[in-house]
Formats: sequence, C-alpha cells, structure tokens
Amino acid sequence: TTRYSRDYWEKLLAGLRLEGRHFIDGDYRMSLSGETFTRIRPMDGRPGGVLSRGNAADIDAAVAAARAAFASGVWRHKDPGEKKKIMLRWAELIRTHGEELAMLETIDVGKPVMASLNVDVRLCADGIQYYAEMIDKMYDEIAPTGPKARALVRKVPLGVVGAITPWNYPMIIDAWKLGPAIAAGNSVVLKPAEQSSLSALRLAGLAVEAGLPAGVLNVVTGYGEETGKPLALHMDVDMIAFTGSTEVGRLIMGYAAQSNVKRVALELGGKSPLVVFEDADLDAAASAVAWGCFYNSGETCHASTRLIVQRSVQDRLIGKIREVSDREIALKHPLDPSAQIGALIEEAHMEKVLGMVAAGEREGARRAFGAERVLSETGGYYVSPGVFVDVSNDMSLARQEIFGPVLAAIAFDTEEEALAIANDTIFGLAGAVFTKDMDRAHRFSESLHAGTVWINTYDMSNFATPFGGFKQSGFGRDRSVHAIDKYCDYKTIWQQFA
Ligand code: TXE
Repeated sequence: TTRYSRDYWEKLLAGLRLEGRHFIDGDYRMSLSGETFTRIRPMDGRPGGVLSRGNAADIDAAVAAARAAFASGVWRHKDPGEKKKIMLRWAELIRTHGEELAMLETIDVGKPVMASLNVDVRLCADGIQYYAEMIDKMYDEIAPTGPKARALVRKVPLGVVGAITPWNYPMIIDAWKLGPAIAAGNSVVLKPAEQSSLSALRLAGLAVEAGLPAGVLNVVTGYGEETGKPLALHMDVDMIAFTGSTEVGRLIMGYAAQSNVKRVALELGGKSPLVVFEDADLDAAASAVAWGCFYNSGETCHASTRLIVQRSVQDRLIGKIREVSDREIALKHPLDPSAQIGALIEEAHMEKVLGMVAAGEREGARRAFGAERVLSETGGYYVSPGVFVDVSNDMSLARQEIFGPVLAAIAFDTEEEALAIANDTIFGLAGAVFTKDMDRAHRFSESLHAGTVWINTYDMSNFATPFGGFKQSGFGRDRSVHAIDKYCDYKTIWQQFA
C-alpha cells in the first residue's frame, strides 16, 4: 500500500554520497588539518559516512565566520517578515528533502527509517517553523518610570551561540537549539555528536538554500574533546546550549567558568519514574511503559526506565508489558518499513548496556524477559527490550542511566513509599503517575520533582510545552516560546526628558 518498501530504501541508500565536510561561512570545507574519520553504521557494522575531523583551528574559523555575520547585522537587522519567510522556507526544504534526511539519520543512528521520516524529520521541520512564526510576533517593553524619562527594555540576541548536540535524536535536538537561537538573531556554531553528523550538515546546506546568510549557521564535525571542548572554551562564544550526558554537562560548566563566563544551558540525563497504582488502567499503563521505555531502543533522555508499581498488580502489569512489547514493538533491520525499533548507536554502547544488565543481575535483580543481543548475524548492534524485577532503588539498574531498552521494576506498598522512591534520584527530567483517583493524581503530580509529569499517559509533547530537567538533569528549557529567552539578554536603554 505504500512505496516505502525495504527495496526502496536500499536503493536510496546506495545512491547517497556519504562524505561530510564542515559547513563554514556558507560553504562545505575540509578540515584545516585535512584529517577525516569514518563512522561505522550501527545497522550492520559497515562503514557509513566519512567526516571531517575538526579541531580548535576549525572551531576558530567557524566562530570567526559566525561573529562576522553577527557583527554585520546581515541577519539580526533584517526585516522580521523577511527573516520569517527564510526560516519558513528552510522548514519547507527540510520536508521536501525528508526521505534523504531520514536516510542520513538512520545510517548514523540505526533507528528505523520510517521513524526517522515520520517522527524525526517531521519534528525537526515543525520546530524550525514554530520559531520562524515567532519572529514577527515578539515585542520589547517600556518600563514604568514616570513621565520625565523613558526606559526601553530590549530583548537582544547574545551574539555567537555554540550548540553541542547528542546522537539519539540529532535532527530534533538540533532544531530545538537552532530554531530559537537563530530566530532570536544569533549566529550559531553547531557541533553535532561524532556519531551523527550527516543530518546536521545537510540541514545547514538547506538553510543557506532557503536564504539564511552565510556565517549565521556553521557546523563543525568531530570528537567532543577535539571540537566540543574548544568551542565551549572559546573566548568569543557567548553561550553554549548542550544536550548530552551529565558528566560532560559538568565539564561544559567548567569550561564556561574557565573562559569568558559564557551562558550555559544543559539538557542532561534522566532515570524517569513511572508510578502505577493498583487502581490504574493496567492496559494503558503497560502500553505507556513499553513505548516510554523501549521507543528509540531506550536511547531517550526522558525514557520511563523506572517502573514503580504497587505490589498487588506487579505480575499482571509485567505480563502486559511483555505482551505489548512482543505484539507492537517490532525490532527489525532499520530499513524494513515494519520495524518499530532498530539498532543501538554503536558497538561500545551495546557492550555498555549489556554490561550494566550483567551488573544488575549480580546485584540480585531478576530478568523477567529480554535485554539480550539479537540479530547479530546482521553485523549490527541490537538489544531486545527487557524487564528486570526484584529491583530495589539503590541498585545500579535503578540509579544509572542505561540508555538501552531496559526497564527496572520496583515494587511499593504505600503512596508515601512510591513518592519517596520516585524522587530518590539525582535526576529530575520527567515522571508519570497512573491512577484513577484524581485527587491522588493531583497530589502526586505536584510532588514529583521533575520538569515534565504525565498523568495516565507518557511522552505526550508538543512544541508549545517547555522541555528540560530539574536537579542533575540540567537547566534551561528547550521548546515553547520560553526557549527564546535563553538565547537573549535584556538590555535597558534610558533616556531623560527635560
Ligand atoms: O554523551 P556525551 P555520549 C547519556 C547516555 C549515554 C551517555 C554517554 O546515558 O549513554 O550519555 O553518551 C560532546 N567537551 N546521554 O558519550 O559524551 C560529544 O561530542 C565538549 C544522554 O555520547 O555527553 C557530543 O556532541 N563536548 C543524552 C555531546 O557532547 C563534548 C544524549 C554529547 O556526548 C565533550 C546523549 C567535551 N569534553 C547521551 N565530550 C540526553 N540528555 O538525551 C563529549 N562532547
């Protein structure tokens, strides 16, 4: 019924040239050192893209281009209506190049190409469009000062923004940063994860095709230490917007402090609780847990990785989670149009996930099902959805972010206990409660210490809602009109009258 057969995608893949160069000042450029690195694609362990391996010199060139574009005013002083049209054109080009972008994302990340197309490409384009539409709807303020003076409170762009992004949802997270940063009038240097550079490079080319002036968006590819670090330490970068691990987030704050006190926004890890009371609709809860924890192979910062379940319904719920997982969440080769989940990002990460699972078993957690390497004959890195029971909240399975399709189930008896377990984590990104008692749902959702809380559902989101964490899940929000604020400063201009 659809043209998207495996064959269709195989042909598209065969026709792509996968050589990536940095995108600086409107052009694709080799590294100044001439060095490259090869990405191994997770779907089958074969070579994927060949990328330019950036270092501090390439970062300097990109920052200089970004600064020159900002200083010239070519973008920030453009008529707001014009700016809006350019960004809307960019969103449209992302849609018209959707199949190619989806394939690039799948080559790098190993997620099903249909998910890349229907979720990642769509949300990337929608994100750029959302911020495009804000451009001619933002007003400045006049402060209350009395008639003898006037004080304008202007919201001004920061200047040069560095964006350092991860590999789990590259295009979506790039859009979360680029949309508001560019709409606010900044120039950007984007450093995508070394695992997933292809879509970012293509996005930048499309932006210039849409009319974004050269230098406003630059992309430097390479490793974190070699490119991300000099970007975050750079004296002429005004802000770093980062999504990634809590460990590297900590380093980014340090780099900012050691250099020019640049602003920092961090979207970091999570270990999100999903609490199920015995009066809940268990079918709805099972579906929410399975999709919330296993979608994108668990490589999701707000994945529902801790199931906190009332003891009386634990066995029934785990049975239902298994049914949903077996029936709906097809783990297949990413080019198979019926795949719902695909490969993990790379071999080392798969080993890390399997190692964490083994450590959990040594600590006494019991495997209910799954969490094993599968499809190894493809040469790719696949781990099946799995659930562990008899987990206590102090075990590593309940404390560390696994970033694989692994659920830890923790039993509770009272509401008080459930809340204490749910909040006993260094993270605070998201959480959920399932119950038919609306008073309890209200109490619980107010007391869960997390940036997003769902009631009787999981993972609902749209661009109008801010996304980000409390505690060591970071600070600063992506999405919504509020995200613009972190890419701006307030500037007060006084004038005295006679
Ligand atoms: O993340 P890193 P990794 C978590 C998840 C995962 C773990 C490790 O648990 O298993 O982190 O993943 C750049 N200076 N999340 O190692 O290293 C890097 O090049 C400047 C959760 O891939 O944090 C990449 O562009 N930059 C997360 C980006 O930081 C540096 C998504 C993220 O990579 C750097 C990803 C340095 N010293 C992983 N070192 C989420 N919140 O969704 C690395 N980078």
